[in-house]
Amino acid sequence: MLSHNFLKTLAKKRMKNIFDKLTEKFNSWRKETSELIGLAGDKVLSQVTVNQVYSGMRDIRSLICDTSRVPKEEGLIIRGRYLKDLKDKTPEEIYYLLLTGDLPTADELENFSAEIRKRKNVPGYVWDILRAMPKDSHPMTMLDTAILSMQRESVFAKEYDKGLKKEDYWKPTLEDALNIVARIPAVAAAVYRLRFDKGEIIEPDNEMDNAGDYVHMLGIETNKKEFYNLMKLYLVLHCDHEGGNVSALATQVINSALSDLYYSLSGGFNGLAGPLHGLANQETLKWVLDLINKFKGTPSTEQIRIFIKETIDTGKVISGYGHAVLRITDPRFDAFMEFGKKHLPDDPIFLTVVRLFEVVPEELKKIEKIRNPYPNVDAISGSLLFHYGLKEFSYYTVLFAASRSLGLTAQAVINRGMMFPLIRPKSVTSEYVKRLVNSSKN
Ligand code: AMX
Repeated sequence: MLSHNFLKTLAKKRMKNIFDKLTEKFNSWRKETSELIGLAGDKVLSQVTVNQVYSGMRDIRSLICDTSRVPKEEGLIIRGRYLKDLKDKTPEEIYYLLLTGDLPTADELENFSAEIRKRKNVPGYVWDILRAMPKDSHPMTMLDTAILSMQRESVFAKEYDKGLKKEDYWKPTLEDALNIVARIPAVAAAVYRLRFDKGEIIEPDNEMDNAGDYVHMLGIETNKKEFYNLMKLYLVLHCDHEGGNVSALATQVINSALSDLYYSLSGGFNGLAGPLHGLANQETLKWVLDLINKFKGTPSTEQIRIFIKETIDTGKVISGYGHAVLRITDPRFDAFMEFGKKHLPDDPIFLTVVRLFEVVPEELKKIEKIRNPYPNVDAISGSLLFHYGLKEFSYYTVLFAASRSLGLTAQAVINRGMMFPLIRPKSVTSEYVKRLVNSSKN
């Protein structure tokens, strides 16, 4: 009689790995898409007004992104699933979901996690490069430089050079994606330790999952179990936000030129490093600490109002509030709020964030041009990280990037698998718009 273990091993061997799974998926998605284009190719998704062309292309429907969507009244929905149903998952489960559209079975997850675990080793030259960077480099500059420096590892670049069929582009792209996602926690943790003089880099532990290993490699003395749960939640909540945000769009535009993922992801991360995008979490905490310092403790409602006015009067935005798409409180903010209320209800910085939530929307509503006065994810995440000892807020965008690497690389693999072409929209000159105005006058 065959042993239980032998049968299990046999089943695992037969079990589809991520490459087999995506081969099947792409076969069916490509067929479905070509049928869709046949049926709806000439249907209009959006009309483009002059106003939109001068307003950052807001709301122009001109991209396909199946990993997630962000309805303005609901917030992030990953592959058709709401965050409330995903917030207890691990980053590995979410990555599998982003890539394939399915949550993994227990066996698929074990196989996929092992696939990531075996790719954790970061080439030694990356540490030399990070050590050689100026001491005051921004942590995001260090992360981007580290990713870009690994471009020579790209499997896609090598295979493309040898000659590769278009339908197979996604396979070495997936190799790159898995390598990058596996290595990012080690690189990001090293950026933290080197940039903030925390001692030697801590080696990855091949037995740990990505969130656990990240916590381990940061090496912060804290309540490790709660910090692990926060890290898991953080990596899940920031993983993707449809296709039109700055980092996603930048990554996919670069990817469409068949630049490999090291080039395209570092390009996207450069966009994430902007204060209107991922840097907002650093800016928010800095603003909250300035507020607490100014009023020597948890500020009153009136003091918050004064501080908001002062900030706006200097020409700055209130970081963590507003959104290009959302018109509600970000559900990612709600998920962090739930975590904060459960684990750190008396933390003074968290309490200030809670009070801000009661005051800022009311104040921003008074400014007519602001379309969304409600908080986004960046209004709260920093206060939780601060509580667990991650106090260097210029580092926060690196964590955001570590999470967003899941969505950005998944989108890139899918775009390659779907054989989407070079992204190349058309620009017009101001002269062109003037002529349009003149012709409508006649
Ligand atoms: N504080 C002050 N002014 C704000 C504001 C805020 N929180 N949100 C919007 N405004 C201003 C805009 O700067 C713009 O002013 P302008 O016409 O003089 O340039 C006007 O209100 C209209 O903006 P909008 O249509 O409501 O938003 P948008 O799509 O142009 O910009 C965003 C969206 C996020 C850049 C903006 O709300 C903002 O700057 N928020 C603060 C920064 C932030 O939290 N960014 C993180 C976003 C989420 C993320 O990517 N992580």
